[in-house]
Amino acid sequence: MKFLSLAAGLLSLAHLAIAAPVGDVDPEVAASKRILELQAQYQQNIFGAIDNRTTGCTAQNIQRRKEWSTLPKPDQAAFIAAIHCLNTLPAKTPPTHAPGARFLYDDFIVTHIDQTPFVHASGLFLPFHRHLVHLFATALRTQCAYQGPLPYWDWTLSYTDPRKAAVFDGSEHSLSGNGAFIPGRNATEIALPGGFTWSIPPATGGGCVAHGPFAQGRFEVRLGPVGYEPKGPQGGLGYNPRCLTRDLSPAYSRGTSPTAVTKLVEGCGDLACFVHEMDMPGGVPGGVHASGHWQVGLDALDVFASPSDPVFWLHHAQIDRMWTMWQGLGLKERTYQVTGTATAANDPPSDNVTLESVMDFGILGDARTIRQASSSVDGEYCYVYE
Ligand SMILES: [Cu+2]
Repeated sequence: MKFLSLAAGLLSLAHLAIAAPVGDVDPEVAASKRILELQAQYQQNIFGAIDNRTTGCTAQNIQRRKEWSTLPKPDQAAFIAAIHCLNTLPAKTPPTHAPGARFLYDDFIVTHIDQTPFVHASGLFLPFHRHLVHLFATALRTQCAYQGPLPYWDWTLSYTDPRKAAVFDGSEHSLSGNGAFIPGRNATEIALPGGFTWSIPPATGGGCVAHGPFAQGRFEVRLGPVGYEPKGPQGGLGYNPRCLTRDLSPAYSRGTSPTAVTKLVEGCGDLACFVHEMDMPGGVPGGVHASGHWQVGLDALDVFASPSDPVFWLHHAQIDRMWTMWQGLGLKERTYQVTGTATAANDPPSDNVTLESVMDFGILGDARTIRQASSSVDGEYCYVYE
């Protein structure tokens, strides 16, 4: 007995000795590992919920959304081609509403501009953007024959410097790289929901995107700006053709670190906490949503017209991945939670949202309730993040 307990004591000492260096492990490395564990748990729960289904969303027909760097090269090329395709098909938006909308891609920006006062910093933020990304994915498939998985941009992989992200490597298999560096620029004052302005200092670029599929001469931005000066004509809905601009920022990318994600996904027990942590951690604008936009810069800074930069769709798929993972870690209690009101920063004041609150998608399609946009596998959606 004595020997055994001594041996057990030695064993636990040995265990301590092995465990000790854990305290020295970079918390970001540990958090990256933890995110993969949480994702595996979420996937297990989702498949547990749909495994015995024979109709609707099943384990056989579920769509798998993939990180850009794990998308096969032919799918990357096809995804890029499909975005160019949306920029050649005619817009459905009437010119009386948005004279600058020329192509189908612009219809998505118009809806986003029109709905911005309701769907940011509000209870509609997550469900609205989930459905908007779904509508975009559907258009890529049905209008432009894209067959591959919808990609997301996992910004935790390049949180030390977004210039290292595969999605921005500037190659033909990227969404283009940085904007050309313009020295001596002023900060960009951006309008945030609720009447705030926020100053974004210049970073590593600032000019036209110079390389890759969305470089100057190969891609055109037409609508906006709305959220910063100089604003585009007719409230940003007029015709304002120009290049896509970026200003990749290794300062703001710190806001999308692995520890920021574990704090959000693992640290929040209810949706109110989750949304607060995502948008206004500590009561200050920031969080992974804003940090994703701010580390890309310029066109992506515009709260209204940011879908002008194609990376918007990959960023918002990643934001949706955060929500989907959080929901999937407690499917029963979390899927149909709501929080907040139906106006940005509750300005002007509006009632709290309910599952029956309605979201408007303009020319893109029929309205949806929050309930309809709440589950990634129970209603019209059927996808899992991997
Ligand atoms: Cu948005």
